[in-house]
Amino acid sequence: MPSSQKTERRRIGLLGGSFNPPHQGHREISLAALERMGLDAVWWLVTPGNPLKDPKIYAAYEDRLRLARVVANHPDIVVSDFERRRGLQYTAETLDALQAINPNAAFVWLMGADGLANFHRWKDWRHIAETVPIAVFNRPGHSNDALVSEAAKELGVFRIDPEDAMSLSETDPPVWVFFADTENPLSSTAIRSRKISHSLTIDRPDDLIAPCGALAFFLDLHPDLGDFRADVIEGLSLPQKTISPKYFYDDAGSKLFDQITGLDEYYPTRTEKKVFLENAAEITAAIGPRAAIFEYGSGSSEKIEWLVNGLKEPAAYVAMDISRDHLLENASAIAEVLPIPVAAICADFHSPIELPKSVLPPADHWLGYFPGSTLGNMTLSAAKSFLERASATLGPGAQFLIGVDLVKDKAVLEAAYNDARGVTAAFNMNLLARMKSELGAKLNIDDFEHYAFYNDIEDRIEMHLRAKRATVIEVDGEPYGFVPGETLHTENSHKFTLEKLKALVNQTPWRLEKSWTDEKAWFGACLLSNS
Ligand code: SAH
Ligand code: AVI
Repeated sequence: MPSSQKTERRRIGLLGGSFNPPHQGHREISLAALERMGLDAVWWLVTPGNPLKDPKIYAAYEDRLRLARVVANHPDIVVSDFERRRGLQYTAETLDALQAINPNAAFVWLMGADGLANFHRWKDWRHIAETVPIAVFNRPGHSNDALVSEAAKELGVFRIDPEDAMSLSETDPPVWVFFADTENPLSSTAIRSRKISHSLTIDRPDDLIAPCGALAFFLDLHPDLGDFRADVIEGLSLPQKTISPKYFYDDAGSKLFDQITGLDEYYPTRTEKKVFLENAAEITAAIGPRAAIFEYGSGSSEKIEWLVNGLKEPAAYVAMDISRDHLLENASAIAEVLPIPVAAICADFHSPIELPKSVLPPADHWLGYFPGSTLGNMTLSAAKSFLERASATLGPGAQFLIGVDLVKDKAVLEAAYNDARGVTAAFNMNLLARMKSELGAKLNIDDFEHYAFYNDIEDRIEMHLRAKRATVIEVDGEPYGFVPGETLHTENSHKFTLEKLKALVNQTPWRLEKSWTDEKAWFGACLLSNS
């Protein structure tokens, strides 16, 4: 997949209402919207109370929310409590807030014909029509009053043909469409009096960007399974079979990595902590006041407290990682402890990331934080692109604190990746287990073994999965053969010199401000700035 492709805006339909109760009509409008406008998702915005209706008739909010999830029953329909969380009552305000925090979404407002019939009574309805495209779905008994309503008449010239609806989400408002053929006999009003039995078993994440427990927000950019499958197939087709180390990190892989950090042989974690702690005063002084921190590959967020505690008036901490559950668990835990707002973003740092700065407290500048020498897991050219993207993400005046593992005695290096307890081997082999369980790949795990060595031409540890005998990995019915001794290259872990790092940094918008090491010069902490 070429990563240089322009990222398309996600097309999101918004269906607002009291969902009192949610019913098949909501679902059918949503399915029609997904299909006819090529939307990526529909969000149901469950409003706490509609000011036009009597508050006494509402079921408890939590019940409406849960029932909506059951009725939605579709992976692309997301039930959101955004309006309650934000204390928003009016659609016009909700749209402004959603657009501000999701600048890369193309929103379409969805409504039934009954909604259009009353639209001119909505607060700031013209602002709504000027803010987002609108799609109206016919409901029984309403098409006439809808189409002759005040709003329909005033917006008449902006109506497009349903045949052109595929482009609606990308058309500048005001613009709207009326789907005449989407009728459904049920409406909330008609079934409100019926008793509904609900078995509340379905649970799924709320929306792309949502406050979550102790987190100020959780933003899920869905680094997804499609990529894993495509990357495995592409990697197995290369002469040297290869797969990106980012696929080590499912929940099991993240837990194995945590165990690695505590191994006697794995010196990087404790050495880096020592460098940070021994130089904390100097490092934090060089960063200055009111910085907001964005940590790449935050894992267990184990290396953040010294930084937050040492910085003057830190503004916020945003943890990002590809390993969703692990990130949520650990960022939530650290949010309970840190005295500043904490947020989390699940994303792939090989793709561009835009920080939703508008939902965080203002900061004087952003500090990227990339400990653990995870930069060393990239090739030099990938590291260069990463640093360029990070400069764009963090913005002008940013700094970047990076931990890098330094070149040292080969025996020390090789021991760190061949620990006696076999945890690193299990971490490496977990990739095969993931291929089996997530991709349905057919392979025999026992046919492979962990293989790690120091390549002193490239200054890197290489990790491979080596075939013990002739064997085959089958993905999507396609066989990829291994001769005995052939390997699947799973990771590089480059070891730096400070000169080499400086040379790399100098090819990017960053400059090396200062660096610190331990007394054996095993690990380096480098502070970069992009201004
Ligand atoms: N920063 C922690 C963890 C390092 S392990 C430390 O210093 O100990 C590397 C971390 O990067 C893991 O948590 C892994 O899930 C994450 N990671 C690896 N590849 C990634 C990618 N492409 N995008 C985002 N996170 C990634
Ligand atoms: C995350 N990364 C820097 C680790 C490393 O040392 O390259 C991953 C790892 N691989 C094997 N052991 C640890």
